[in-house]
Amino acid sequence: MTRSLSGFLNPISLLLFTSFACAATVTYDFNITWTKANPDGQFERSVIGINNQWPIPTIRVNIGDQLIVNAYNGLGNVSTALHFHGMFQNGTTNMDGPAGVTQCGIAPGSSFTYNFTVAQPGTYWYHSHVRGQYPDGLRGPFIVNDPNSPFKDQYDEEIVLTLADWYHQLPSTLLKRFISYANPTGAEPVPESALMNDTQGLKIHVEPGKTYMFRVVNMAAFAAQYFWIEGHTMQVIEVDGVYTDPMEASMLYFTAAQRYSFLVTAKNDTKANFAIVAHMDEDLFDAIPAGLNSNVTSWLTYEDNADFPQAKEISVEDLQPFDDFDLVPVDKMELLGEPDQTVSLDMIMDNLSDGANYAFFNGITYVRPKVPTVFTALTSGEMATNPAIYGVNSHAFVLKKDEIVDVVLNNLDPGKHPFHLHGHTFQVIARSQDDEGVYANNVTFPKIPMRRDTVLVRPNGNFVLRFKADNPGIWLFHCHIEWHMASGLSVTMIENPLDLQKSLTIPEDHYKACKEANIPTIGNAAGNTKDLLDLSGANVSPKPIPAGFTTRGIVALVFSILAAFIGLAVISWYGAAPLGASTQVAAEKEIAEAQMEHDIARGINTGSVPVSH
Ligand SMILES: *[C@@H]1O[C@H](CO)[C@@H](O)[C@H](O)[C@H]1NC(C)=O
Ligand SMILES: *[C@@H]1O[C@H](CO)[C@@H](O)[C@H](O)[C@H]1NC(C)=O
Ligand SMILES: *[C@@H]1O[C@H](CO)[C@@H](O)[C@H](O)[C@H]1NC(C)=O
Ligand SMILES: *[C@@H]1O[C@H](CO)[C@@H](O)[C@H](O)[C@H]1NC(C)=O
Ligand SMILES: *[C@@H]1O[C@H](CO)[C@@H](O)[C@H](O)[C@H]1NC(C)=O
Ligand SMILES: *[C@@H]1O[C@H](CO)[C@@H](O)[C@H](O)[C@H]1NC(C)=O
Ligand SMILES: *[C@@H]1O[C@H](CO)[C@@H](O)[C@H](O)[C@H]1NC(C)=O
Ligand SMILES: *[C@@H]1O[C@H](CO)[C@@H](O)[C@H](O)[C@H]1NC(C)=O
Ligand SMILES: *[C@@H]1O[C@H](CO)[C@@H](O)[C@H](O)[C@H]1NC(C)=O
Ligand SMILES: [Cu+2]
Repeated sequence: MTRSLSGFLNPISLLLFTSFACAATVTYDFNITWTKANPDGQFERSVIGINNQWPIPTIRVNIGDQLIVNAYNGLGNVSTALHFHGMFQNGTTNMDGPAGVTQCGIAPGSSFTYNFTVAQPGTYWYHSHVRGQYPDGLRGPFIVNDPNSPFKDQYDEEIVLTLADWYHQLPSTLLKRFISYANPTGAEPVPESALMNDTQGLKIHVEPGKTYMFRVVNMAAFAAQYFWIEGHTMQVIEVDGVYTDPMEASMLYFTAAQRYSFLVTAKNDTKANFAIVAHMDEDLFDAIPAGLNSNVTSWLTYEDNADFPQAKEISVEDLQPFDDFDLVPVDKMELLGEPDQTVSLDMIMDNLSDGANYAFFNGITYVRPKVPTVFTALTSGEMATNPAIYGVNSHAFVLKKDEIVDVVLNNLDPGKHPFHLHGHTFQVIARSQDDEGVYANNVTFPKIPMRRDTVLVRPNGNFVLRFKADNPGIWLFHCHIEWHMASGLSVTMIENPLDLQKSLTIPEDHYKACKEANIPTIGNAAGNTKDLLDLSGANVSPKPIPAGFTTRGIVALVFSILAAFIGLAVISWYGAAPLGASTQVAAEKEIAEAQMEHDIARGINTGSVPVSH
């Protein structure tokens, strides 16, 4: 990392200099490569590291800094991309990271520079935004120091701590089984372990009487975690980058992708050590594998020679986390005015005609377009405000400059889901408890709502979010359970595309990355340039199940095709599969995998695979 202080004498730098202590350029050179790791001590696997190291580095900048990440894809066999979770990317939507949305995936052997101004303080993280990839390990903390933090005088030291779930198998393998006719209920892969700071049994040294600011990030693919520190309370002061009035909590709940900062004051006089416990929310798991330990313990360590006690077991009824809805932002931003546009989203899970289970908003499951959405927006002139050109399965909503937008989400599914909006924090103005059904439009909104960038919807419940469309760009709104993202639980917000056409300049290396990956950068979602409303050739989802046909019938059909033509027919079936099995993979491997799936299908027939819901 280099900190350069060049350009100090131009007027803009001087301006920055007065509002921020010192606006520097912070550069990271990342060679993204496969390496090996065994963080739970049970199984060594391939993981994605950076510069041959794993865990990957923490990105640290000061507010106002220009961050440059030179990313080289040294993986050899898969493309990649980096998303900086929670960054507004105001004026730089093309630096946001989701492949197929704001950039092309970086092909093996290609490089790509992320370059943006960090305008927000707080606790963030960065991760791959290529289908199924961040559970491979390509995720790490991203911390923005703020010399003017309202809490700067209230703590002595800062402690960064990550939570994660961990799988022994690669997501590429898990996804093939998850989105398959052999898994028609959509039972998600269950992680093997929980991790804290990518390990277990971490000793965190503290000194009596000192106050620590913990910055905790849940980088999980799937599991939310309950979190507590035995014998200590936490004063919450930041949620997803938003400072809050301090609120005391004895237990926190982190969905995938959420963050909290909180103050913990060490005891004055103690010779004991205290368990720091994270417990994965088992409600999320359709079936709990025998022997699963959903807990991970670290220790607040006062005395190295004292005991490191086992975490005290607590009952399910005592899992009573702090309610983030009650938080009040320090800036006291009031409830935004009445909405100009309401985006209503009803979510369900269902099976399609390939027999696999998908996730839907308003009957549409997300499929990545042929042309990354940002390029469609930039090359479509006045047509950019017509959602149709982005393709049915991008599920685009066009937002007008500075309008107030409500997102009303009705969860018609019995699961919990953490939703994340790119490019914004939102006010959480209504949120139901479990089983309250669809939003009834009779809620009194808080005067000063809580704001964050990732929020949980309860099973068969709802929420309402509000934000101002003051950030031109292309922003995904999606479930942060990586499995659900892969099964299509996403929509695309096209925010003020006409301004974007005037203001956004995409650097040459971003176009080069597209060229190297053979991805077009002009035209509608299908790459058509003459008639932008002609979506023929666009990527679409499999068709719905025809009326009168049961899913089991479809499964039986697919199964018999497999049994009869294991060989070429299998390859073509895979070739026709939605979202494309990798064409880089040798046919032999496909057949081997088909045979494995075939075995799983047989397992279902004999009832030996957990079937849920
Ligand atoms: C990235 O790392 C790989 C593996 O160590 C190495 O072979 C390659 O030369 C590196 N590439 C760059 C651009 O640093
Ligand atoms: C890519 O390479 C890694 C490391 O060798 C391997 O574990 C993984 O299975 C490969 N992935 C694919 C999709 O071939
Ligand atoms: C990063 O972006 C800034 C602002 O557009 C530009 O001045 C600078 O040259 C860029 N740096 C790199 C390394 O691309
Ligand atoms: C946890 O890991 C991060 C970076 O990966 C590191 O900065 C931090 O110090 C670690 N925390 C503890 C308590 O060891
Ligand atoms: C710890 O000691 C300090 C300084 O003597 C005192 O102000 C504080 O109240 C004590 N804290 C506790 C928890 O006893
Ligand atoms: C994990 O923690 C929970 C909550 O304390 C407890 O109920 C459960 O028994 C623990 N599981 C194991 C394997 O220790
Ligand atoms: C199809 O999907 C639903 C909803 O996820 C699931 O409950 C059901 O079991 C599936 N149908 C069959 C026949 O497996
Ligand atoms: C809002 O409407 C729902 C459904 O009609 C009802 O169950 C609930 O009690 C109402 N809540 C309030 C605060 O009026
Ligand atoms: C983006 O920048 C514009 C212009 O400075 C500002 O009005 C707007 O509030 C910013 N939006 C966000 C989300 O930061
Ligand atoms: Cu979800």
